[in-house]
Amino acid sequence: MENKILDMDIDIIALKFGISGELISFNKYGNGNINGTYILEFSKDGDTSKYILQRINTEVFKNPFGLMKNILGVTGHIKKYYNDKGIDSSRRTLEFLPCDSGDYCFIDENGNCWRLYKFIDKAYTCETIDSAEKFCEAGRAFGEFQQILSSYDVSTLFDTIPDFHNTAKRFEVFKKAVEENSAGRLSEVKNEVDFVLSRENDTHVLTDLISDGKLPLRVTHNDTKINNILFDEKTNEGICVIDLDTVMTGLSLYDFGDCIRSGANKTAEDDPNTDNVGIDLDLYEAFVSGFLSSAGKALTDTEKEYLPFSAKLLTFECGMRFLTDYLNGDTYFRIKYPKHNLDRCRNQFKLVEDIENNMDKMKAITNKYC
Ligand code: ADP
Ligand code: GN1
Ligand code: MG
Repeated sequence: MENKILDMDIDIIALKFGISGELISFNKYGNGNINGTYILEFSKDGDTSKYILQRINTEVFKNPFGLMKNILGVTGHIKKYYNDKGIDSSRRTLEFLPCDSGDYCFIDENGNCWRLYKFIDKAYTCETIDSAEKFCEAGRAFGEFQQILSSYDVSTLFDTIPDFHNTAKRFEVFKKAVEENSAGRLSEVKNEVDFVLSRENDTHVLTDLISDGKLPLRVTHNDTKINNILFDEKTNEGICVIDLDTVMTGLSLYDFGDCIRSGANKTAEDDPNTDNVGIDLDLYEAFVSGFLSSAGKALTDTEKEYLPFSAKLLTFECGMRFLTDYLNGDTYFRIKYPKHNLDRCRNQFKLVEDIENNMDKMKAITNKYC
């Protein structure tokens, strides 16, 4: 699908959003695994303005109009929060523009679904973390995101991907992929399959706690990968949480665990050299301190108790998803080379092992801040 999108198409699609001025450039942008992202630059009367044009992956997000309704509600809430505090909200959350029909999605003649929002300038994203201060700031910002949305009416949000972090259900999907072996890759991944099967008991720990009413459901982001936060170029403050497609009902543990998975690894999540992989305990501590400084007051004792476990579980879940996709023939995550999903899986499983070996230390660190 992606290769079929011609330069000319981007030009035409951009015009549907009624931006005044001339489109002077557009380029692919960012490292997202799901959507197709472009940066556009317009010029008018000597001034330039930048926008993000995104093709929503409708294989993954089946109801893009419902999804945009979620996002507009959430971004409106965040905007009001900052405005009420007298803080300029323009760089604090995403601002979408309607297309000429008044909708916030434009469907092109090939059925592709597009949205457009303002580019936040003088900010950057990280694929890996280079300092404890920055990761502490990421924790504070993701915690603040959750805290701001604690006053958002959760009943108005629909699940853009049902059971997104239901690890027990994802385990069933994984077993089906093993059984079907549709891409004929099973013999190559025997060790990885055994790795997953031997950890079945972990898969239902959080779902059981939810069923027993021991963990509160909250409005959460659910994809708190470290590259889904913008840092201010000057101050290095975590200014804006982006990639809001999966904002829906969830556990605070999902947001904590997924950011540790992606940011406290000693290397990138797809580094094929697993010797480089491991949990950086200084980064873990920095994130705990930042996250608890903003989200902590609202967290229950059970939530706090399971923070270290969530780091392990979310890493395991992600590795299992990469493996499932590899077994299915790479139909979900964008890959850059044939064994990309397998490298990602092995990387995540090495991180799971390292977290298991450091679990006592992680618990002790967490307790210092609870
Ligand atoms: P995906 O769902 O595919 O991960 P994202 O929404 O995360 O897509 O966007 C991909 C990348 O584009 C981000 O990691 C970030 O680098 C960049 N990006 C997205 N939105 C903005 C924005 N408003 N301002 C600046 N950069 C952005
Ligand atoms: C995807 O879209 P992106 O790159 O932020 C995925 C996450 C995974 C992540 C792993 C909707 O995130 O769940 O953790 O890849 N998002 C979706 O890199 O499936
Ligand atoms: Mg993203």
